[in-house]
Amino acid sequence: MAVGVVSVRIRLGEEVDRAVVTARPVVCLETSVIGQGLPHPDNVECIERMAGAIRGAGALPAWVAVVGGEVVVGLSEAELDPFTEPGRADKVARRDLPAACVRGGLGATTVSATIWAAARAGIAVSATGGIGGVHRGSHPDVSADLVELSRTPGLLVCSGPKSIVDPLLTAERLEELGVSLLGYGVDRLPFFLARESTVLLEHRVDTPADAAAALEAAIALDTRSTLLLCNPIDVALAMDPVEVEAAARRSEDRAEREGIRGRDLTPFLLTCLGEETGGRSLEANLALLEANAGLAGDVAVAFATGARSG
Ligand code: PSU
Ligand code: MN
Repeated sequence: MAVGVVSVRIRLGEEVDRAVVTARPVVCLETSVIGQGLPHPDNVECIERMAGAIRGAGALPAWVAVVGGEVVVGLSEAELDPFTEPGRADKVARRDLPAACVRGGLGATTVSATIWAAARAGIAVSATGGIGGVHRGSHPDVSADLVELSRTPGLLVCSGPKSIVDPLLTAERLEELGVSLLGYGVDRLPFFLARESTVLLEHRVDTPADAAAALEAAIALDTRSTLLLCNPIDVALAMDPVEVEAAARRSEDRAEREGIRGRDLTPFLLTCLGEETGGRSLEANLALLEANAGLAGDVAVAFATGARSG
Protein backbone atom coordinates (compact mmCIF):
# COMPACT_ATOMS: atom_id res chain seq x y z
CA MET A 1 0.00 0.00 0.00
CA ALA A 2 1.59 3.24 -1.15
CA VAL A 3 0.91 5.74 1.55
CA GLY A 4 3.03 8.83 1.82
CA VAL A 5 4.84 9.32 5.07
CA VAL A 6 6.00 12.92 5.31
CA SER A 7 7.31 12.50 8.84
CA VAL A 8 7.39 9.63 11.28
CA ARG A 9 3.95 10.46 12.57
CA ILE A 10 2.15 12.22 9.69
CA ARG A 11 0.55 9.80 7.25
CA LEU A 12 -1.17 10.77 4.04
CA GLY A 13 -4.17 8.74 2.89
CA GLU A 14 -3.60 6.89 -0.37
CA GLU A 15 -5.73 9.07 -2.63
CA VAL A 16 -4.49 12.28 -1.04
CA ASP A 17 -0.89 11.15 -1.36
CA ARG A 18 -1.32 10.56 -5.09
CA ALA A 19 -2.99 13.94 -5.50
CA VAL A 20 -0.21 15.77 -3.64
CA VAL A 21 2.52 14.01 -5.61
CA THR A 22 0.84 14.88 -8.92
CA ALA A 23 -0.05 18.46 -7.80
CA ARG A 24 -3.79 17.92 -8.09
CA PRO A 25 -6.11 20.11 -5.97
CA VAL A 26 -6.73 19.02 -2.36
CA VAL A 27 -8.63 20.73 0.48
CA CYS A 28 -7.85 19.90 4.12
CA LEU A 29 -10.74 19.70 6.57
CA GLU A 30 -10.78 19.75 10.36
CA THR A 31 -12.57 17.01 12.32
CA SER A 32 -13.33 18.89 15.56
CA VAL A 33 -16.47 20.21 13.86
CA ILE A 34 -17.46 16.54 13.40
CA GLY A 35 -16.36 15.30 16.83
CA GLN A 36 -17.37 18.27 19.00
CA GLY A 37 -18.90 21.10 16.98
CA LEU A 38 -22.05 19.43 15.65
CA PRO A 39 -24.45 16.93 17.20
CA HIS A 40 -25.27 13.56 15.65
CA PRO A 41 -26.61 13.10 12.95
CA ASP A 42 -25.86 16.64 11.71
CA ASN A 43 -22.17 15.74 11.78
CA VAL A 44 -22.81 12.84 9.38
CA GLU A 45 -24.63 15.22 7.07
CA CYS A 46 -21.73 17.67 7.39
CA ILE A 47 -19.24 15.07 6.14
CA GLU A 48 -21.36 14.29 3.09
CA ARG A 49 -22.07 17.91 2.24
CA MET A 50 -18.50 19.20 2.67
CA ALA A 51 -16.89 16.28 0.85
CA GLY A 52 -19.53 16.50 -1.90
CA ALA A 53 -18.94 20.23 -2.40
CA ILE A 54 -15.17 19.75 -2.69
CA ARG A 55 -15.45 16.85 -5.12
CA GLY A 56 -18.07 18.82 -7.06
CA ALA A 57 -15.51 21.59 -7.51
CA GLY A 58 -12.99 19.07 -8.89
CA ALA A 59 -10.80 18.81 -5.79
CA LEU A 60 -10.17 16.09 -3.21
CA PRO A 61 -11.24 16.37 0.45
CA ALA A 62 -8.58 15.46 3.03
CA TRP A 63 -9.98 15.07 6.56
CA VAL A 64 -7.30 15.49 9.21
CA ALA A 65 -7.30 13.70 12.59
CA VAL A 66 -5.16 11.73 15.02
CA VAL A 67 -5.74 8.01 14.59
CA GLY A 68 -3.75 5.24 16.28
CA GLY A 69 -0.82 7.41 17.28
CA GLU A 70 -0.42 9.15 13.93
CA VAL A 71 -1.61 12.42 12.44
CA VAL A 72 -3.52 11.34 9.35
CA VAL A 73 -4.16 13.70 6.42
CA GLY A 74 -6.87 12.14 4.29
CA LEU A 75 -8.87 9.72 6.45
CA SER A 76 -10.72 6.92 4.70
CA GLU A 77 -14.51 6.77 5.15
CA ALA A 78 -14.09 3.92 7.62
CA GLU A 79 -11.53 5.90 9.62
CA LEU A 80 -13.78 8.97 9.68
CA ASP A 81 -16.97 7.18 10.71
CA PRO A 82 -16.25 6.75 14.47
CA PHE A 83 -15.62 10.50 14.78
CA THR A 84 -19.37 11.01 14.35
CA GLU A 85 -20.16 9.01 17.54
CA PRO A 86 -20.89 11.50 20.33
CA GLY A 87 -18.05 11.74 22.86
CA ARG A 88 -15.83 9.27 21.02
CA ALA A 89 -12.99 11.59 19.95
CA ASP A 90 -10.93 14.05 21.96
CA LYS A 91 -10.60 17.65 20.82
CA VAL A 92 -7.04 18.21 19.61
CA ALA A 93 -5.50 21.63 19.08
CA ARG A 94 -1.86 21.99 18.05
CA ARG A 95 -0.59 21.83 21.63
CA ASP A 96 -2.45 18.55 22.17
CA LEU A 97 -0.87 16.71 19.22
CA PRO A 98 2.04 15.00 21.02
CA ALA A 99 -0.12 13.74 23.90
CA ALA A 100 -2.87 12.64 21.50
CA CYS A 101 -0.34 10.61 19.49
CA VAL A 102 0.98 8.90 22.59
CA ARG A 103 -2.46 8.21 24.08
CA GLY A 104 -3.78 6.47 20.97
CA GLY A 105 -7.52 6.58 20.33
CA LEU A 106 -9.19 9.27 18.26
CA GLY A 107 -8.20 12.93 18.16
CA ALA A 108 -10.45 15.39 16.32
CA THR A 109 -8.29 18.27 15.11
CA THR A 110 -9.31 21.92 15.43
CA VAL A 111 -8.23 24.53 12.90
CA SER A 112 -4.88 25.03 14.64
CA ALA A 113 -3.88 21.35 14.46
CA THR A 114 -5.41 20.93 11.00
CA ILE A 115 -3.53 23.74 9.26
CA TRP A 116 -0.36 22.66 11.04
CA ALA A 117 -0.72 19.19 9.50
CA ALA A 118 -1.88 20.50 6.11
CA ALA A 119 1.22 22.66 5.72
CA ARG A 120 3.49 19.75 6.57
CA ALA A 121 1.67 17.53 4.10
CA GLY A 122 2.18 20.11 1.35
CA ILE A 123 -1.49 21.13 1.12
CA ALA A 124 -2.17 24.87 0.92
CA VAL A 125 -5.95 25.16 1.05
CA SER A 126 -8.26 24.30 3.98
CA ALA A 127 -11.86 25.02 4.95
CA THR A 128 -13.85 25.37 8.16
CA GLY A 129 -17.05 26.99 9.40
CA GLY A 130 -15.93 29.73 11.75
CA ILE A 131 -12.53 30.19 13.32
CA GLY A 132 -12.08 30.51 17.07
CA GLY A 133 -11.33 33.96 18.44
CA VAL A 134 -11.25 36.21 21.45
CA HIS A 135 -14.08 35.30 23.81
CA ARG A 136 -16.08 37.76 25.86
CA GLY A 137 -16.68 37.02 29.52
CA SER A 138 -14.78 37.32 32.73
CA HIS A 139 -12.08 34.75 31.89
CA PRO A 140 -9.56 35.54 29.17
CA ASP A 141 -9.95 32.88 26.50
CA VAL A 142 -8.32 33.22 23.10
CA SER A 143 -8.44 30.41 20.58
CA ALA A 144 -5.16 28.75 19.58
CA ASP A 145 -6.42 29.12 16.01
CA LEU A 146 -5.24 32.73 15.93
CA VAL A 147 -1.55 32.27 16.67
CA GLU A 148 -1.42 29.18 14.46
CA LEU A 149 -2.88 31.14 11.55
CA SER A 150 -0.03 33.60 12.07
CA ARG A 151 2.74 31.04 11.66
CA THR A 152 1.40 28.62 9.08
CA PRO A 153 1.41 29.39 5.35
CA GLY A 154 -1.74 28.63 3.36
CA LEU A 155 -5.30 29.77 2.78
CA LEU A 156 -8.29 28.95 4.99
CA VAL A 157 -11.85 29.53 3.86
CA CYS A 158 -14.13 30.42 6.78
CA SER A 159 -17.17 32.55 7.53
CA GLY A 160 -15.20 34.79 9.85
CA PRO A 161 -15.01 34.11 13.57
CA LYS A 162 -17.76 32.09 15.24
CA SER A 163 -20.71 34.12 16.56
CA ILE A 164 -19.70 33.21 20.13
CA VAL A 165 -16.59 35.43 20.16
CA ASP A 166 -16.00 39.17 19.93
CA PRO A 167 -15.49 39.97 16.22
CA LEU A 168 -13.71 43.30 16.74
CA LEU A 169 -11.24 41.98 19.33
CA THR A 170 -10.64 38.94 17.12
CA ALA A 171 -9.96 41.10 14.05
CA GLU A 172 -7.60 43.32 16.07
CA ARG A 173 -5.68 40.29 17.30
CA LEU A 174 -5.41 38.91 13.78
CA GLU A 175 -4.04 42.24 12.60
CA GLU A 176 -1.44 42.19 15.36
CA LEU A 177 -0.48 38.64 14.40
CA GLY A 178 -0.07 39.50 10.72
CA VAL A 179 -2.92 37.36 9.40
CA SER A 180 -4.40 38.67 6.13
CA LEU A 181 -8.18 38.93 6.00
CA LEU A 182 -9.78 38.85 2.55
CA GLY A 183 -13.51 39.43 2.23
CA TYR A 184 -15.01 37.18 -0.41
CA GLY A 185 -17.38 39.54 -2.21
CA VAL A 186 -17.92 41.52 0.99
CA ASP A 187 -16.41 44.59 2.63
CA ARG A 188 -17.26 43.68 6.22
CA LEU A 189 -16.03 40.74 8.27
CA PRO A 190 -18.55 37.88 8.05
CA PHE A 191 -19.75 36.75 11.45
CA PHE A 192 -20.52 33.03 11.06
CA LEU A 193 -24.32 32.63 11.38
CA ALA A 194 -24.80 36.33 10.69
CA ARG A 195 -23.75 37.55 7.26
CA GLU A 196 -21.69 40.49 8.46
CA SER A 197 -20.24 42.05 11.59
CA THR A 198 -19.63 45.78 11.83
CA VAL A 199 -15.88 45.25 11.32
CA LEU A 200 -14.67 46.80 8.05
CA LEU A 201 -12.25 44.76 5.94
CA GLU A 202 -9.49 46.43 3.98
CA HIS A 203 -9.10 43.76 1.33
CA ARG A 204 -11.57 41.98 -0.85
CA VAL A 205 -11.48 39.42 -3.68
CA ASP A 206 -14.41 38.43 -5.85
CA THR A 207 -13.29 35.27 -7.62
CA PRO A 208 -11.54 32.00 -6.73
CA ALA A 209 -8.82 32.92 -9.25
CA ASP A 210 -8.05 36.16 -7.38
CA ALA A 211 -7.98 34.30 -4.06
CA ALA A 212 -5.57 31.76 -5.59
CA ALA A 213 -3.41 34.62 -6.92
CA ALA A 214 -3.25 36.11 -3.41
CA LEU A 215 -2.15 32.72 -2.08
CA GLU A 216 0.56 32.50 -4.74
CA ALA A 217 1.76 35.98 -3.77
CA ALA A 218 1.82 35.08 -0.06
CA ILE A 219 3.92 32.01 -0.81
CA ALA A 220 6.25 33.90 -3.15
CA LEU A 221 6.70 36.64 -0.54
CA ASP A 222 7.13 34.08 2.23
CA THR A 223 4.74 35.99 4.51
CA ARG A 224 4.35 32.71 6.43
CA SER A 225 0.83 33.32 7.67
CA THR A 226 -2.49 31.96 6.52
CA LEU A 227 -4.75 34.04 4.30
CA LEU A 228 -8.24 33.99 5.77
CA LEU A 229 -10.73 34.00 2.93
CA CYS A 230 -13.88 35.21 4.66
CA ASN A 231 -16.96 33.89 2.89
CA PRO A 232 -20.29 35.17 4.24
CA ILE A 233 -23.19 32.81 4.80
CA ASP A 234 -25.79 32.72 2.04
CA VAL A 235 -28.30 35.59 2.38
CA ALA A 236 -31.24 33.18 2.42
CA LEU A 237 -29.90 31.29 5.47
CA ALA A 238 -28.22 34.11 7.34
CA MET A 239 -29.60 34.78 10.81
CA ASP A 240 -30.48 38.21 12.14
CA PRO A 241 -27.33 39.63 13.81
CA VAL A 242 -29.31 40.99 16.77
CA GLU A 243 -30.92 37.60 17.35
CA VAL A 244 -27.59 35.76 17.07
CA GLU A 245 -25.97 38.23 19.45
CA ALA A 246 -28.74 37.78 22.03
CA ALA A 247 -28.54 33.97 21.76
CA ALA A 248 -24.74 34.13 22.08
CA ARG A 249 -25.03 36.26 25.23
CA ARG A 250 -27.51 33.85 26.81
CA SER A 251 -25.17 30.98 25.93
CA GLU A 252 -22.21 32.82 27.51
CA ASP A 253 -24.23 33.40 30.68
CA ARG A 254 -24.99 29.70 30.89
CA ALA A 255 -21.29 28.87 30.43
CA GLU A 256 -20.31 31.30 33.21
CA ARG A 257 -22.95 29.91 35.58
CA GLU A 258 -21.91 26.33 34.91
CA GLY A 259 -18.20 27.16 35.12
CA ILE A 260 -17.39 25.86 31.63
CA ARG A 261 -13.86 26.80 30.54
CA GLY A 262 -10.95 25.78 28.37
CA ARG A 263 -11.45 23.47 25.46
CA ASP A 264 -15.02 22.62 26.51
CA LEU A 265 -16.15 26.22 26.11
CA THR A 266 -16.59 26.42 22.33
CA PRO A 267 -18.48 23.09 21.98
CA PHE A 268 -20.68 24.06 24.96
CA LEU A 269 -21.48 27.46 23.47
CA LEU A 270 -22.29 25.95 20.06
CA THR A 271 -24.67 23.45 21.70
CA CYS A 272 -26.37 26.26 23.65
CA LEU A 273 -26.64 28.33 20.47
CA GLY A 274 -28.51 25.45 18.83
CA GLU A 275 -30.89 25.23 21.78
CA GLU A 276 -31.36 28.99 22.03
CA THR A 277 -32.24 29.30 18.32
CA GLY A 278 -34.51 26.27 18.07
CA GLY A 279 -32.02 24.43 15.88
CA ARG A 280 -31.77 27.15 13.26
CA SER A 281 -28.12 27.79 14.05
CA LEU A 282 -27.40 24.17 13.11
CA GLU A 283 -29.06 24.52 9.73
CA ALA A 284 -27.12 27.72 9.07
CA ASN A 285 -23.87 26.17 10.33
CA LEU A 286 -24.22 23.20 7.96
CA ALA A 287 -24.99 25.47 5.02
CA LEU A 288 -21.95 27.67 5.55
CA LEU A 289 -19.67 24.68 6.09
CA GLU A 290 -20.80 23.26 2.74
CA ALA A 291 -20.43 26.61 0.97
CA ASN A 292 -16.96 27.16 2.43
CA ALA A 293 -15.87 23.68 1.35
CA GLY A 294 -17.10 24.37 -2.19
CA LEU A 295 -15.29 27.70 -2.37
CA ALA A 296 -12.12 26.11 -0.98
CA GLY A 297 -12.43 23.48 -3.75
CA ASP A 298 -12.69 26.22 -6.37
CA VAL A 299 -9.65 28.04 -4.94
CA ALA A 300 -7.63 24.81 -4.76
CA VAL A 301 -8.46 24.09 -8.42
CA ALA A 302 -7.48 27.63 -9.47
CA PHE A 303 -4.28 27.41 -7.40
CA ALA A 304 -3.29 24.04 -8.90
CA THR A 305 -4.03 25.29 -12.42
CA GLY A 306 -1.92 28.41 -11.82
CA ALA A 307 0.93 26.33 -10.40
CA ARG A 308 0.96 24.08 -13.47
CA SER A 309 0.90 26.92 -16.01
CA GLY A 310 3.26 29.21 -14.06
N1 PSU B 1 -16.32 25.80 12.81
C1 PSU B 1 -17.57 25.32 13.06
N2 PSU B 1 -17.74 24.50 14.15
C2 PSU B 1 -16.67 24.15 14.98
C3 PSU B 1 -15.35 24.67 14.70
C4 PSU B 1 -15.24 25.49 13.61
O1 PSU B 1 -18.53 25.63 12.33
O2 PSU B 1 -16.86 23.42 15.94
C5 PSU B 1 -14.18 24.28 15.60
C6 PSU B 1 -12.86 24.41 14.85
O3 PSU B 1 -12.18 23.20 15.00
C7 PSU B 1 -12.14 25.53 15.56
C8 PSU B 1 -12.59 25.29 16.97
O4 PSU B 1 -10.75 25.46 15.40
O5 PSU B 1 -14.00 25.09 16.77
C9 PSU B 1 -12.23 26.43 17.89
O6 PSU B 1 -12.21 25.98 19.22
P1 PSU B 1 -11.56 26.89 20.38
O7 PSU B 1 -12.45 28.11 20.41
O8 PSU B 1 -11.64 26.05 21.63
O9 PSU B 1 -10.17 27.21 19.95
MN1 MN C 1 -10.14 28.45 24.41
